Amino acid sequence: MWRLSRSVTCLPHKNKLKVGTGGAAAGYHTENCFGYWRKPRAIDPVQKEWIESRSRQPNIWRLVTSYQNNGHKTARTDPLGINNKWSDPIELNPEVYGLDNNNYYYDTLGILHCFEGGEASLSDIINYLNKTYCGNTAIEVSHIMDPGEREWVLRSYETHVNSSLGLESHQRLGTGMIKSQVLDQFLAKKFPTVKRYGGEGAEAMIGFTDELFDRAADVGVSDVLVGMSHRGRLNLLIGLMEYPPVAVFNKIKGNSEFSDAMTYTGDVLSHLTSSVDISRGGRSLHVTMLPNPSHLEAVNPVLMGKTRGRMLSRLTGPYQNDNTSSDRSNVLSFLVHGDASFSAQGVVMECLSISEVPHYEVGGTIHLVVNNNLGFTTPHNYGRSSMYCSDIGKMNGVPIVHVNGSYPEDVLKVSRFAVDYWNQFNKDVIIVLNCYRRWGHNELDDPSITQPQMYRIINKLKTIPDTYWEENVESFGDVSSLTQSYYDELNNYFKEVDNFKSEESNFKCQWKDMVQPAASGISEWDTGLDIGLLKYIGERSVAVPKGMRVHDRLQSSHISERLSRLVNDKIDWSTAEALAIGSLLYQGVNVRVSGQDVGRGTFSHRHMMIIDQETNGAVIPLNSIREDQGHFIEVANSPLSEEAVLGYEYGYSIENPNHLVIWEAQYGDFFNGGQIMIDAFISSGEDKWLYQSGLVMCLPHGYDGAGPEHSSSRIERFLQMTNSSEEGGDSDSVNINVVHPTTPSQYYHVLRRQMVRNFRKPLIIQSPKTLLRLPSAVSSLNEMSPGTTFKPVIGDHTIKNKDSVERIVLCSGKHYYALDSYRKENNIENVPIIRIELLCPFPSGSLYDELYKYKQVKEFVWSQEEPANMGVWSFIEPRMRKQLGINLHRVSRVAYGPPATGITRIHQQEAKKILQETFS
Ligand SMILES: Cc1ncc(C[n+]2csc(CCOP(=O)(O)OP(=O)(O)O)c2C)c(N)n1
Ligand SMILES: [Mg+2]
Repeated sequence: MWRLSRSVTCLPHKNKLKVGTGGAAAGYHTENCFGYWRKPRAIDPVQKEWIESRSRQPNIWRLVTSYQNNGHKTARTDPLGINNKWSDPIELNPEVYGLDNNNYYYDTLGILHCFEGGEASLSDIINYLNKTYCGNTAIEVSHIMDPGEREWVLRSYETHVNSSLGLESHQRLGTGMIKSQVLDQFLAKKFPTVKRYGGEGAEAMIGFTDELFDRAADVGVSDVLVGMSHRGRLNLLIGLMEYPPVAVFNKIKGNSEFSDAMTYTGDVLSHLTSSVDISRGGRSLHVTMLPNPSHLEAVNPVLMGKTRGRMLSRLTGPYQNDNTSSDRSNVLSFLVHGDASFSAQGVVMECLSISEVPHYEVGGTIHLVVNNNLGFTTPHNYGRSSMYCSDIGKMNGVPIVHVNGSYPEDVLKVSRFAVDYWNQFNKDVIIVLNCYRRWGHNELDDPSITQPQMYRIINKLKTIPDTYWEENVESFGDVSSLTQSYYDELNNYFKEVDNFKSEESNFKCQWKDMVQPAASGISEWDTGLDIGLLKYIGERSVAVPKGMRVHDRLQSSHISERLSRLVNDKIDWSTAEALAIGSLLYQGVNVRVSGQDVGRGTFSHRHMMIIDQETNGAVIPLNSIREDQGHFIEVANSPLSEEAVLGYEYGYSIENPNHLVIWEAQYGDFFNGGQIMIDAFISSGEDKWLYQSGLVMCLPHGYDGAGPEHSSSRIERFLQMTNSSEEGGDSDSVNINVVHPTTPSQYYHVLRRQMVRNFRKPLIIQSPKTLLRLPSAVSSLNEMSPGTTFKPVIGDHTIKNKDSVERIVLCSGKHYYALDSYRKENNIENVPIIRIELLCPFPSGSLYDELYKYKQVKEFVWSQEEPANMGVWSFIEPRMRKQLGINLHRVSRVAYGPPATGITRIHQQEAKKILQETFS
C-alpha cells in the first residue's frame, strides 16, 4: 500500500532530518511493487445466445466474419482511388459460403451488431457489411488474440460507423476545417517562401483531434499529451491548442519564441510547442504538445515517459494513492505520425514493445497515422515492405482502423471509437487517416517532378473543407462570412507582430522553484547527512519482511555484508547508491531506476529488488524505510531496448523536477542505440525548448579485458557534445554534466546533488565495473556526513614532501587504482596522482588549487587506459594548455578503430605498458 505525497517541495541544501520509526513490510509479489499497474481488462463475455445463433446459421456467420477480417482489402479508404490492392477478394463472395438466395432471411442476433434482435435478408446483410467494413472506413481485427476483446471492438466499431453525428458536430467539423484552410492560405500569401508543412489534404485531422479532446474530456481525462511531427502541426497548435497566431508570425519573421532576456538557441517553426488548459463540455483539459526534433518518431518514447511521469504528478493510473490501481489513468497520450516514418523508423517498434510492459505502460496511446502515401518523394511501395503503413501495430494485437480522409464525418466517428477503445482497454489503438498532400513535401517543392500521375489527380480535387461545407451549405450557411472573418482575425494578429513580445518562460507549475543556473562559477552543494540517519537508511535498505526466503548467497554476500560494512565503516558502491537514493526518498523525492536488469544489477551488486525464493515475489526494501513513507522508488527492469527506454526516461524526467530518474546501460557502450535521444533531447533540449532535465545516465566504463564492446562508454563523445569552453569559464549552466567518480562517497554526493540543487541538468556518470568490489574502493560514512560535498578534483594526500615533486600524473576514473598500486609496488613516493572527477563543467579552479600546491613540477602526465583517439585526452589537453598553461604529456593505448582489443594477452601487455610509461 503506497501513500504518495503529491506536493513535494524543493529540498533546502542543508537538511536536518529526524530518523523515523521502523518501516512497513513491502508486499511479496511483483504486483505489489511500487508502480505496478493492475489495469482493467474488462472484456464483455461473448454472450451464450450469440454463440447459439451463430452455430444455428454457420454459413452467414462465416460470411460476416470474413467481411470483418477481409473487408479492409477492398474498402474505399484511399481518397485518390489509386492504392486499393484487391478489387474483388474471393473471401467476400457469398457463394463461397453456399449463400446464393438474396431474399433469404437470417436472424441477426449475435451476428450483426446494428441489427440486433431483428431479421435481415442476405442482400440487406451484404449491403450492411459493404457499408460497414468496405466503405470509407475499414478495420483490421484478425490479429486481436482475445476473442472477447475482438467482439467488443467489432461491436463498438459497427456502432460508431453506423451512428450519425449531431448537427453541432457537423458545424464544428466544418468550421474547424475551413479555418485550417484559411490559415494555410493566409500563411501562403503572407509568407510565400516559408516551409510550413500545412495541413492541406489532411484537414480531417483537425476534426479527429477536436473530437478526441471532446470525448476524452467526456470520459474524465484530465491531461492529453500530444506528440507529432511537422505535417499540420501549426494547424493543430493554432486551431485547437490556443497557440497565438501572432507568436507564429513572430517566429516566421525570424524572431525568438522565447523572451529576449533568455539566451537559448530555440528551434525551428515546425517544432513549436504548447501547454494549455482548454475547456471541453464544461470540463477543463490540460493539453501539452511536446517539442519534436526533426528525427521523425523520436518523440514517441519521450511522450510516453512524460505521460507516465504526469501520472505520478497527478497520482493517477499506477500511482493511485489508495492502491486501487485497477482504474485507468486520467492521462492520455496521443501520437500523430507520418506513414513513411511510422512504417520504417525502428523506435516505433521499440515503443510498441514497451507499451504493455509493467513500469513502462502508459495505459495506451492513441496513434493517428497521417497517410499521404508519400515520404518526401518516396512512394509507399518503396517506403516499406508491408501492405499497410500500420502493420507494425499488429504485433501488439491492437485494433487498426483505416479511414478515408475525404469523408471527415467518418473520421470523427473513428475518433470516437478510438477514445472508447482506449477508455475500455487502456491499450494502444491505431487509426490510419488516408489523405493526400496538396503540395510537395513542403510548399516550395514541386511534387510533379517525381509523382506526376498522382499530382495530376490531386490538382483536380476540390479541397476537402470546401467540399464538406458545400454538402452542408443548407444548414451551415454561406462560407464566405466565416472565411472573411477568420482571415481578418489573422490579419489583425499579423499587424500586431512588430509589437509582439514573447513571454515564454521555463519555470512554471511544478518547475516554479527551479532557476536558471548562474552563468559563472561551479557551485558546491552540501549533500552530506547525519551519520545516524545514513546508518539507519543503510540498514533499512536490506531489511526484508519476516519469513521471506532470501537466496542463501544474497543473505551473506549482500544483506549481511552491507550490515557489516555499515558497522566497519567501509561503504562500497552499491551501499553508497542505496544511501543516496534512500535519503532522497526520505526527504521527499520520488526515484525511478530503469534499464535492463537494474533490480539485481548487471554485475549482481545492487539487489535493490529482492526475490522470494519460494514465491517469486519481489520486495524493494527502500520502499519501507519508514512507516509514514510518502515517496518511493520505482524499479523498472526494462525490455532490451536502449533508444525507446532512454527516450522514455528523458520524457519522465522533464515532467517534474522532484522525480529523480536514473537510466543505466547494461554496458556503457550500449547507450549508442539511444544516440538520437542524446543528440536530439538530452544534450540539447534545454537550449532548444527550455526543458530542464535531471536525468542520470549510468554508463559502466572501464578497461578490464572485456573486449571491444564492453569496455568503453565512449566518454569522448559525451565530452565533445558538451558546450564546455576550451578557453575556460565553464559554469553550472553547461548543457550536461559529465562525471567520472572514483569512490562510493563521490557517487553518493553526485546522485544527491542532482535533486538538492535548485536547477536540473542531465548527468552522465561513467560508472564502474571492477570498482564495485575492489577492496580499496570504499568510503567512510564521514565522507558523507554534514558539510561534505562532491569533489570536482581529488588531490593526493600521500605526498609528504611536495617540493620534491617534479612530475604529476593526472587521470580520471578507475585507472587511478591501477596507477596507485603500481606506484606502491614500485615504491614511488614523489609522484602525486590527481583525479579529475568532474569533467564538465571543467573544474579549472579546483585543478589550479590542487596543482599549484606543487611548486617544482617539471612534467605533467595525462595517463588514460583508453586509446589515444578516445577517452578524456582530446578534451583535457586544450583545456589544460589554454586555461592553466600546462602542456600535458599523454600516456595511453595507441589509436584504435574499436575501443579495445578482444585478445586478453594484448590487453594485459597494453595495461602494463601504460603503467610503466606513466612513471618512467
Ligand atoms: C529520422 C529522419 N530521417 C529523415 C528525415 C527527413 N524527412 C523529413 S520529412 C520526411 C518524410 C516523412 O514522411 P512521412 O512520415 O510520411 O510524413 P509526411 O511528410 O508525408 O507527412 C523525411 C524523409 C527526418 N526528418 N528524420
Ligand atoms: Mg507521408
